[in-house]
Amino acid sequence: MLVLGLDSSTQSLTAVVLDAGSGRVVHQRALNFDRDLPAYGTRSGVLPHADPALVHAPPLMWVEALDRILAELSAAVDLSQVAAIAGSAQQHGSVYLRDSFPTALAGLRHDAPLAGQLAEVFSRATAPVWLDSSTGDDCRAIDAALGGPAATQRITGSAAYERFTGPQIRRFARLEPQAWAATAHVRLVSSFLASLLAGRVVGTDWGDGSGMNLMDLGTRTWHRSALDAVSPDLERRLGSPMPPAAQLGFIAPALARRYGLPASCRLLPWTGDNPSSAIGLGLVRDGACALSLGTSDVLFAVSQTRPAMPPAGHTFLSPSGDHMALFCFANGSLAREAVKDAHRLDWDGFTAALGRTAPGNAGRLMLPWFRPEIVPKVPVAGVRRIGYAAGDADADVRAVVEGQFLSMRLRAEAAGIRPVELCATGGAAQNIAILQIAADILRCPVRRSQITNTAALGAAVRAARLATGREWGETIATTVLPHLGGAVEPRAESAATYAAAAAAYARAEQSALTAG
Ligand code: XUL
Repeated sequence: MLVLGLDSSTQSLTAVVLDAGSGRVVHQRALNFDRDLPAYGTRSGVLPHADPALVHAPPLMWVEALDRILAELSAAVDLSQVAAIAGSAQQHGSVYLRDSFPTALAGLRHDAPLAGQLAEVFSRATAPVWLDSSTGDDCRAIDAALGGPAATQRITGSAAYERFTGPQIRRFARLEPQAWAATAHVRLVSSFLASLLAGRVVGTDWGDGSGMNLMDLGTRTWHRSALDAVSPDLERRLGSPMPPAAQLGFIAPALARRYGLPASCRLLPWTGDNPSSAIGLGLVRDGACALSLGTSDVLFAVSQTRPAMPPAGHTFLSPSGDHMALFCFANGSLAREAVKDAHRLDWDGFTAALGRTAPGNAGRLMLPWFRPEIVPKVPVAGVRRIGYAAGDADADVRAVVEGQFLSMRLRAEAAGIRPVELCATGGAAQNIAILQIAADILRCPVRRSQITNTAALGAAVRAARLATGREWGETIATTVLPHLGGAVEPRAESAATYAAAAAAYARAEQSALTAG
């Protein structure tokens, strides 16, 4: 019996097929949006725009990617054995749909590409994604309506953040009232893609719903004042939040036929990529922590009770029903890539440069704000280099990586998160030199999964749990633990250097933020 996990991230769509009983990975594949779907004109998965605050992607591209990967999978794997499918997607992004969407889904034909059949369902051709930072005014309005940022955080799990869906919807409704009036449904990237598989419009799971500034984290229902602060008549456009284990029924018959899936293939709600990674890394224990080094760098910790978070942090919900304390840094892989490209290096050259410099970088520091940063809030991009010049490639390479983890260390300390061990995922987690710096700065062993995309794995694990009826513990033991590699240990000799570097970084950050 097989299960399928899908993850639609910023830059790619990944599929992982597992044997549900043994946990063996039967097949993995990924489509890169820029490379494999060039007609949509994306760069790093998003549409280039003169204003760096406006970051959108074409939702039709995600439809075509899903259609393509399922067709490719059906040629590579016997999909008639797939008992269940779950998925995840980049968090916060929103898709705006006309009232024709349900009819178009119900009428999907098996013998034609999905993109052509769904091209007319969008009331907004592009979807704002998590890198968008254009909604400052809307954040202030939502915070004001709920009693200030601390009240918004207490109610929804986060103060109003630019990329969160509530502020994004508010901006659209305000600036494009006609298109808003033509919008009958708003879905997250996750619930949009889940709707395609189900052949009907499905609701949003609690995990991804906690990234909207609209859901009451305690009751897991929409919060009336938050809805009203965004737009009157929003609720009917959202559908209801649903538990991550809710069963969505079976795959749409036309899609079963199109890809050779069985009509009995069951579906789970899709969730956010970070909650899904929590499962793909096996984090169902209180206090377990992870580091995701993808387009964004994310530090998160799972807890049974609600964590006390500082203002810059978020509390989301994980598919296991736990809470997730989370910090998201926008300058993740795009910042590392910017340094790599500026010095005309490949990744081997980048790693070699790390080898030529010592922990602490002889006091040279970088505030790595290549694009507007989320934590700390930096509205306008601007890299700061302290103690060296941009032309020094070796110093620059170490400074970007150390700067990222020093910033993370400061937030972890502020939230009282002191990891005993970190599970790492994402592209950069494949680089041992980067993991060594993470272990040294964050002061704990770092283990990584041999499955690069643990969000897709987490989706497959959820599907395996549904298909086998096993409990979390047994499911994780069979499907996750076998993929975790050995740990990179922190080195005692760099502890004092990094304590000093963390203090220096905090001072540099403070002075940059004060200077504006
Ligand atoms: C989390 C966040 C990012 C995206 C990336 O709050 O915005 O990590 O989920 O896909």
